[in-house]
Amino acid sequence: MKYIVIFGPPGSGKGTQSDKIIEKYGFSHISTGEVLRTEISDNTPLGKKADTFIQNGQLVPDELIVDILASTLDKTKADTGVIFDGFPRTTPQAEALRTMLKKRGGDVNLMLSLEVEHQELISRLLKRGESSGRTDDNLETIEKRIAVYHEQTAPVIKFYEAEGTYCPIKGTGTVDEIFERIVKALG
Ligand code: B4P
Repeated sequence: MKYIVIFGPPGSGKGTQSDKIIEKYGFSHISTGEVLRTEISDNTPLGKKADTFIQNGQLVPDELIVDILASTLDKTKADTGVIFDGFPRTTPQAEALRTMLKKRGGDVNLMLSLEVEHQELISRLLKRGESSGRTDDNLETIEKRIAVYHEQTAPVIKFYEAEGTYCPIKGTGTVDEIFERIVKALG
């Protein structure tokens, strides 16, 4: 069983590349962003709490998201592997994931870190905002999300560097070019 983390700033293509990985390798997919958006559209108590953070470009607090991740992982059927998309986003989340996987006799095998420069992130997300209907895809919130990434999420790289599983991937070019780099990294 392989456990893969796909990591990167907002708009770096985590969701886009996850779809391609799933298609080729048959991995199960856990996207915390998608889980939260479903909770919000179902108007659950958790969704109501999460909505305020997401609309403000902030991360949902660790204690909420770690519980969601744990119950999602319990419900996920996995034969060959699991891809974690958008989780972990803080060092405490990375520690919690290590503990969860240890209980299953596993660990993160590879952390694919998509590298994309600031201006490209903004233009991708503004473009997505034209059709996504997402309340966090507007310039003010996008800038905030990128700043939060640098403050709270980028330190996760150090965690996986220390674990020996950090793998930077150039995240610009066509979707297929980036995917080829990922396939090479996955061996
Ligand atoms: P997410 O849903 O994870 O979303 P994301 O970071 O915005 O996007 P992603 O990197 O997946 O980009 P995509 O492939 O769509 O998070 C949303 C929010 O939920 C967070 O801000 C946070 O508040 C909350 N949240 C989620 N997880 C959390 C956690 N663990 N802890 C706390 N809070 C959490 O690509 C973006 C666009 O670029 C798309 O339109 C795509 O078509 C385009 N694109 C992709 N690849 C391209 C390429 N090569 N060239 C040109 N365009 C490309």
